[in-house]
Amino acid sequence: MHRREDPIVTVQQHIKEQQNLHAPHATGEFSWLLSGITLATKMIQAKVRRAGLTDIVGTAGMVNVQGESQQKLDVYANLVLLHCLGVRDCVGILASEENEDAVLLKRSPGIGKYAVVFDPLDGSSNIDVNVSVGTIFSILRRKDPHLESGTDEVLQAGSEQVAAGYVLYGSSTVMVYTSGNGVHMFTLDPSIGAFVLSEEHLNMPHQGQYYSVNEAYRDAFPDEYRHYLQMLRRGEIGNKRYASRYIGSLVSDFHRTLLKGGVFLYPPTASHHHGKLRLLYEANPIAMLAEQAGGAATNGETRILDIVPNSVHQRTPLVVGSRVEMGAFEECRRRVRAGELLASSLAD
Ligand code: P6P
Repeated sequence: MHRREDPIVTVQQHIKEQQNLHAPHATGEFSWLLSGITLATKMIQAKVRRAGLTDIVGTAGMVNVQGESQQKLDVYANLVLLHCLGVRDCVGILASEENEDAVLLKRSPGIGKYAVVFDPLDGSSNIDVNVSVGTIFSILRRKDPHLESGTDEVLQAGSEQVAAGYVLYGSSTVMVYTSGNGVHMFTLDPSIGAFVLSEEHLNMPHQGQYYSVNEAYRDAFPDEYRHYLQMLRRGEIGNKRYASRYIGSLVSDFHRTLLKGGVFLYPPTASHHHGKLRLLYEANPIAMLAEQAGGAATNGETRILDIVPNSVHQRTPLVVGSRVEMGAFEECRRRVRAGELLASSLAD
């Protein structure tokens, strides 16, 4: 991670620099696409910041495709992203947590070469209590933009992502993104209305001091998770005494893990046997960022980015974090599967 001398480097300037270094023949379409995300998230943050002051808090009285009551900000965030990205010709397909089906945009053959998959406002159930929420996005290249677009074009493994990131509406509004050449963080400067580079080439610490999981569900976790959490609590991983931090907002819990290291887990639970988090627009972008920052992400069995999705809203377990904690998880899983760690040795 290093800081620049230049006082102001915007997202667009940074992308141009990255492209000059790594993709000199770039057409500028990607930069134009990302400007759709920066514009939309500036509009969303303006509403989030005023959530308590305008009639924007609370539910919209509707239920989304997930069966969750839609918060009014959810609806607003989704519409803003659909609009800002929909007017960018280079985008051919949009898929959102809030929409059952992908939105197939009318484009001439060969245009609309990107697909954008997003969670417009993750953690929105926390809005009413002023907990940070975030927008998560994943950018894919369509297999063949000359063909009529179809929903299955977004069903690509996370390793196919050309870029991924999130915007966290916290004490400040930060955008974290990667286009495959490191992880870079921008902070929104409200006085000029621009995301300004705050740190580039972020590296996740090799080991952290926090683990992050909803312990209320732990009795239903598979044994490898229960053994692993017991090892974390007992200081048996890297001789470190861990503390627990759980915000209940994926973007916030991951942002802390990215900056401070450690591990975040959402295991299979009694109510979500395949995990609660969504593969395409939560786990995949988070996993790309984690790997680009030197960490790792798994579904408890395999690398998240290797999973080929079957459906847009497919769920997955997620374990994501620093090298040391992730190596310890894999070792713990191996020992449980080999019968070296028995349920009888679980204290609770
Ligand atoms: P639980 C928020 O609703 C969310 O989708 C993620 O942001 C968060 O990590 C998770 O659910 C929290 O779930 O079951 O712990 O409340």
